[in-house]
Amino acid sequence: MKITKVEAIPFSIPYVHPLKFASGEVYTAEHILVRVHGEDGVIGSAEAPPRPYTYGETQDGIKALVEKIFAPAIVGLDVFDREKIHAKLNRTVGNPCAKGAVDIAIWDVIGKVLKMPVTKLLGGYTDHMRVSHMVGFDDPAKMVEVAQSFKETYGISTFKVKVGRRPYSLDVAVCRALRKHFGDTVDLYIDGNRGWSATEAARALRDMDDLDLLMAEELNPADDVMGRRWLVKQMKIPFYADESVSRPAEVTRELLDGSTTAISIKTARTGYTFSQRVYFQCESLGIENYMGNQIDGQVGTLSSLVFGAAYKGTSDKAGEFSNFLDMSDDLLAEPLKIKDGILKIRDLPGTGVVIDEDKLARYRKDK
Ligand code: MUC
Ligand code: MG
Repeated sequence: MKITKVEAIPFSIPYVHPLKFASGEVYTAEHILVRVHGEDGVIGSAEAPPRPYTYGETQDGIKALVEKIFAPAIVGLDVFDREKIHAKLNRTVGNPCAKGAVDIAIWDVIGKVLKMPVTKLLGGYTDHMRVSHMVGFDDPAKMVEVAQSFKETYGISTFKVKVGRRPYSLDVAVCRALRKHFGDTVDLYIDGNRGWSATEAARALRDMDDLDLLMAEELNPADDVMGRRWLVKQMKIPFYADESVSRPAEVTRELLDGSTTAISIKTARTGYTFSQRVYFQCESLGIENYMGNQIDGQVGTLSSLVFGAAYKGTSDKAGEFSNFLDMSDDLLAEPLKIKDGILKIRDLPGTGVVIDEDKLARYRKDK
């Protein structure tokens, strides 16, 4: 099944509740829908969420790269010759989200051609996962209110708390308020998006020692090489690398350096092909991992769930699958529904992504 065309469609959907964190703020989902066309009219779809302040990718940049560099390189190749395709895409070292979306859209085509759900092709471990919700910066009372409403409405009981502000006591106060409000009925962990220094992170963790945090993510920059090792060495809970591990070689480097002890897997940046390699690396080394969220819309969230549910290691923990709830609308024909804290995959060929064409026409920016 040869690739005949690759489209990169920019769309824009406002958020009802903007998300704020140490490295940026999101008010509108300025994403790209990648569509890979195969012979016989099969179309595979995936969402690329650019994170300019993380990887430097933008909506315009992803569109240009996919249409002008990637499409000419892979049109005419067979979707099953995946190593040939990746040899072409991997000439580009950066641009993880552009590559990730092209890869997932190709897997969607493969699943449709084989008439198989992609989650089964990947591993087929389970059909559902527990959901973790990411709570953005606000004052303690507001963040408790948000978490409480997600618990009541969706049954979610795992929360990632965004930290990394200065002074760090602002974030310690939030975590303390959450623990006080919920007691031991919820799991809490934190993500600093590189906002603190190693010293601030160490002091904040010491102040939160009694709060039973599950883990801590990307508290200081990985480029503070010695500071990061110093911090990780003294931690009592796992340190998760996120934006510092955008490809398998970085996973190896960070682990060998003692700069992390666990890995956030995001299909938005490593697609399925390289998320698989990261997952297998983790599995064979005995390294914890979970499914992270790159502030994906519903298309990206479903794609991420398809991967997470495929493996025991990724589906053992709650995955970050709920930030689409902060958006005013989305592109899936049948919206995702989180019930009792659980999200289920769809028993459809491919990834299960079916686009509402009317909504795409309404939100796309190029027509
Ligand atoms: C996260 O886990 O860090 C925020 C920035 C980014 O690249 O992803 C999100 C969530
Ligand atoms: Mg993170």
